[in-house]
Amino acid sequence: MIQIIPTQPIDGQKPGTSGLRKKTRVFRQPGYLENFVQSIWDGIGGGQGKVLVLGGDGRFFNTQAVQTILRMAAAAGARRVIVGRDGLLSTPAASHLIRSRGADGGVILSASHNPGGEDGDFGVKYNTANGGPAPESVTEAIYQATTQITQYQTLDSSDLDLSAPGTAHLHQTEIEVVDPVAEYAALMEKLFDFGAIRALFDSGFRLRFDAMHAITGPYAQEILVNRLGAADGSVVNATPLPDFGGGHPDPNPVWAHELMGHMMGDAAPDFGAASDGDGDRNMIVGRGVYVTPSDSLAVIAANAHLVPGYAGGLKGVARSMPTSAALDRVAEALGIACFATPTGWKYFGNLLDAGHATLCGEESAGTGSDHIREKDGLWAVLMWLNILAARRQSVAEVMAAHWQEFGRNYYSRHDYEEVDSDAAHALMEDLRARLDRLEGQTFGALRVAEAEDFSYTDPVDGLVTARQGIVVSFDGGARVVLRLSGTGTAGATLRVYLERYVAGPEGLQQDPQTALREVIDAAEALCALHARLGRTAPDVVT
Ligand code: VG1
Ligand code: CO
Repeated sequence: MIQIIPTQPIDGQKPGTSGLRKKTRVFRQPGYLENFVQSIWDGIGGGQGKVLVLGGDGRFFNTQAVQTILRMAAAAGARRVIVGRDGLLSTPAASHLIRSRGADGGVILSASHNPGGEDGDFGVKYNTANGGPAPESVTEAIYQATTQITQYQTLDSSDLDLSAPGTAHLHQTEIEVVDPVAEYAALMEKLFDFGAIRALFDSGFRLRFDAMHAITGPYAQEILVNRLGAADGSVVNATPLPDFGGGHPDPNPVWAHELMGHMMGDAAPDFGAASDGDGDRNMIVGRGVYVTPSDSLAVIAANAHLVPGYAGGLKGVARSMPTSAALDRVAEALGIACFATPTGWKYFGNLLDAGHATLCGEESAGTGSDHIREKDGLWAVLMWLNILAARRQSVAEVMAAHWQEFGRNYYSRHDYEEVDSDAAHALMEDLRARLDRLEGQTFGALRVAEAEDFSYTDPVDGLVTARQGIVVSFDGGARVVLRLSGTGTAGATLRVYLERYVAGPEGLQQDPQTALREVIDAAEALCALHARLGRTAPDVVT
């Protein structure tokens, strides 16, 4: 029986960099999730006749939210909903399912790298028929719907059993429960040389994959251990938990410090990797060497031809603007285009759909290709394993050779988390107001060559996205980028991206924080970060 429930707009339901993220407690308020889901249906022209994919990263409230959304999809007249068993799907697996089933779209429940649990964060994102995050035109339509909503529709029905694959009906909607891993694993088998990777493990190569108690555990266990022969126990923290074991499922050296400890220790395995809450990001670590995400992207691009799925070459590559220019150097050598987009995967969709780019990546440890329309953590790990198997070199050797060939873009991101929102916004606005006058001024040891507020014109649809981060470039090519995060749920997070190029052959093995000293000092001199934010040091250094 369809129920029509009167409701009112709720403030602040505006999707950010990647969907709507709020405290779990906020999402659990009566009508909060329902309002947003109804607004998704309203924003996409109604749910009638649609085929949708549904799943989440298993965080607290996932189970309940999936049942709520199933009822609402049925009440909206959806033709079919394909849902992961127990309501689970990694973001990349959901993107693949949308594409492989020709679905109209999908709802993914995740706040990605944000902590989970009753006191943590929850999130909802909508992906379109290409499998990618909804573009701005769609998120804006959804947001507008949240401001005008007067009612939502649901069913008066009990929860469905989602514990085993099979098909059921809810009202007139077919609900298909699928194994969350199977189709994704099959796609990976098509792209990579599983024989070569298996031979690598057979030769004694050791791996440690830290799933951080998030969704990638079951995927990594099936692909790396069951199908590729990595030793039992190679995948750690493999069971998804509603609160991620109290951790912060963000694959960087700070939050994945346990893995970093193993990789920098005497008994380190050959290769380490971690992934985030919803499985779309990755961290790559070799024995004794951390690979920055920007470098990882460049290495993957330079070696993609060694991987069967990319043996035909790359059409082009793309990176988010704050990501280092290491990728640009590879693109230049390959004679292909390199695009710079605003932060967030939604901006890569058009480039991938139009065949302008094959590989994309972000400095935040998201890497992916045109195999789906999301970043893909496990895919990046498999790229690395396939490349290592083909080159028969260690991670450290691959990195040294890469820097010798292309030079090194020293890179680091300093995050000031949960700072006072007004102070952070004022800092950005004051800097914006000074942009025209910065050229020629000196900060610390560096002189400003150029300063701009990044604006992007999509080469496919011509849409312009402005105010995407302040870029201050210095003489000699170093630069600092400042932008405010769009995924946080408390206060503001200021991200300061630092970069400096060293051509080599000398000076390629410095500690990044040392190599970047002048840039770090220039950033502080430029906007008095510490005084204005009331902090003495960043919370996270990647
Ligand atoms: C962060 C990252 C961005 C990434 C986004 C979503 O956004 O910087 O590169 O695309 O998270 O990733 P922000 O606005 O906080 O800087 V995920 O893995 O949270 O879906
Ligand atoms: Co994520």
